[in-house]
Amino acid sequence: MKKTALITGATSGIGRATTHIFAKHGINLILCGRRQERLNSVQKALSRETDVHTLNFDVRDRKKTFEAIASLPKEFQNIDILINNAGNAHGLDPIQSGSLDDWDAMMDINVKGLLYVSKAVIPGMTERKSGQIINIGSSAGKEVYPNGNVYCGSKHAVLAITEGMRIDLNPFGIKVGAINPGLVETEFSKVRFKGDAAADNVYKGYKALQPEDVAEVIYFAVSRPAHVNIADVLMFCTAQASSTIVKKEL
Ligand code: NDP
Ligand code: 8X3
Repeated sequence: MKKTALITGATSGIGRATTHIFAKHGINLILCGRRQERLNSVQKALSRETDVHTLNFDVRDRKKTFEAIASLPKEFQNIDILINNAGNAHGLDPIQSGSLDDWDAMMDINVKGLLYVSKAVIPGMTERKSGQIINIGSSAGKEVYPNGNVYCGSKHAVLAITEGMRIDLNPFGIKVGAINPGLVETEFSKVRFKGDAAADNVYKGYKALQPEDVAEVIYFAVSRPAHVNIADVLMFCTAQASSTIVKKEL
């Protein structure tokens, strides 16, 4: 039987690449994001391959998140796979000069948003005693780098929450894991640097991971046999050795 996946942050980067590989393998899709025109264009691109439904909501808005997920038509209500991917960094500043708005955004989206979506989806999984949740963490959730303070904190929280989910959902046979990439060339840096020219240099001088590289690992995790759970993956591009060591071509 065809599975159904709900993917947050499906309008760009890693999330959008994941929608394509899932569609290719016939997984029904619930695409989530705030940019309706992007949701429409991804839906249009995929609807020849699989059944697609879109949900437009901001994961920071607890009420809208629950309303959106409760509004799913019957044929999309049984969510087998949840990909908690929506998130971003906002700013790259030392702790003494960081912006409160940036801190709120990162904690509200990367941590609380992930929790709201999970809270809305998990009851169906526990009731059916099946399901799989993949949280997109980061190498920043394993290693703090200069000026990364709150973003790294939000991704460390994602890892801790992932471990907690895995323990608590284990009696229900629900798989939980985290996939933690290093530098991936997406709109991530445009958001982090708020459109500033600094964003243009982040992926210059080396070959960063591409969103499709991460999507392939996500698909690998969801296509394992029932008894196999990919619990934690750290992946870097070859040029990256750690959060701070990236070999750039001179
Ligand atoms: P993008 O900026 O390309 O995509 C971010 C996605 O998140 C968009 O689809 C955006 O959709 C969605 N999103 C952002 N804020 C909200 C919100 N408030 N409510 C709902 N959706 C939201 O970045 P990436 O693809 O790189 O990022 C995806 C995930 O991967 C993030 O969790 C990020 O932290 C993580 N990551 C990224 C790395 C990188 O180097 N790029 C490395 C490691 C992890 P919309 O704007 O339409 O709402
Ligand atoms: C995104 C990768 O190194 O910018 O999580 O934190 S990094």
